Amino acid sequence: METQNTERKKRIFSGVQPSGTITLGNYLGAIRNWVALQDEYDCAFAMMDMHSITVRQTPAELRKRTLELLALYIACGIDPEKCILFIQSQNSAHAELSWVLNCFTYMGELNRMTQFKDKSAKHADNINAGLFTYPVLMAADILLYQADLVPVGKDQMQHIEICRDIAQRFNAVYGNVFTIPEGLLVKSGAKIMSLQEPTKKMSKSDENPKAFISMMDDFNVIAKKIKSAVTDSEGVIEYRPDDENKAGVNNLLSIMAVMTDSTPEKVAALYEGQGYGTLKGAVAEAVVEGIRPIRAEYDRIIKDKAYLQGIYRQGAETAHRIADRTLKKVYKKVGFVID
Ligand code: AQP
Repeated sequence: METQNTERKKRIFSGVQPSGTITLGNYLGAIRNWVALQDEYDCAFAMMDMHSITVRQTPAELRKRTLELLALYIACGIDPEKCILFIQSQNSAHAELSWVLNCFTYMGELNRMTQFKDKSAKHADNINAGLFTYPVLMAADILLYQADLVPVGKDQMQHIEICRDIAQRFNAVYGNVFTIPEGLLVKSGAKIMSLQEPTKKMSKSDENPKAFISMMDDFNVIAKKIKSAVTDSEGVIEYRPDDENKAGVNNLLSIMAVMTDSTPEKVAALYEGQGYGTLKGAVAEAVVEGIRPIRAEYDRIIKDKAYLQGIYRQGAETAHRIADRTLKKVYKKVGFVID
């Protein structure tokens, strides 16, 4: 049942794109943190398949990965009894609000988005309008649910800012239609870096599979990837977040810190004077042991297609009901005939 307005719990919205197998970055920067929030907040978490098609996808794979992502959310500890879990494309309100918000967003603002610049450089043969207006769809995702907080990794903070700007602009014209959301950044793990180019973030669509750890990788593959992570020639275990030359070591220390509920500084102190090989071995073990129970749970859940279908269908129904209320209000405000 939804809570009453007087004592409404704050609402959280977030999601991950099923654009590849989920990485350790997605897990540590996003999903893992949602688990801790689900008791305190009204949470809605989506599989963001509409965002995924800004980059070419194989249809059958996208469908499969969307369900795998749902199973992974649950395996990571997201409770479908407490949270709304749904597939973005199953709620047409996202596309509808996105269109309206497009008319309240400036080209100049979108031009400044780092993700657009990065992705258009990476996919130079397919710089489509969807890639450009991605932040507008993301704003619609958030604003439809009147979300107060949006837990994201550091890379998405710029999109939260533009979402706030669009909402404030709309509210300034039409009154208090949208809740102005705030980004919620985790203290550690907010930006896990590529294992091969540690000045770049770890990304599930990286062409080099050695650069990322997939939550679905075999455990020995995970260990191998960590052991071949790029470091530096200095051979000193120290956490120096502002030193680009230490980016590889900083990343390993950060990963170890999140996996062991510590801080990178404390981990560095623990391994001081030891070789990179020792540190890598310890990180590999911590990551594998952290992922092991999730994988066991995932393997069990993914087999139960009826269970998963029940969850996303129920989720779509609830998501639709909440989002429709916002959409109707918006349509009325901008002058559409709604009855
Ligand atoms: N490397 C990362 N470290 C910490 N958090 C991260 N996130 C992504 N990468 C890291 C967070 O995961 C959530 C879901 O991200 P997404 O799938 O919507 O898109 P993304 O940010 O573009 O992630 P990827 O892995 O880089 O996907 P592709 O390769 O498809 O573009 C977000 O909260 C994000 O901050």
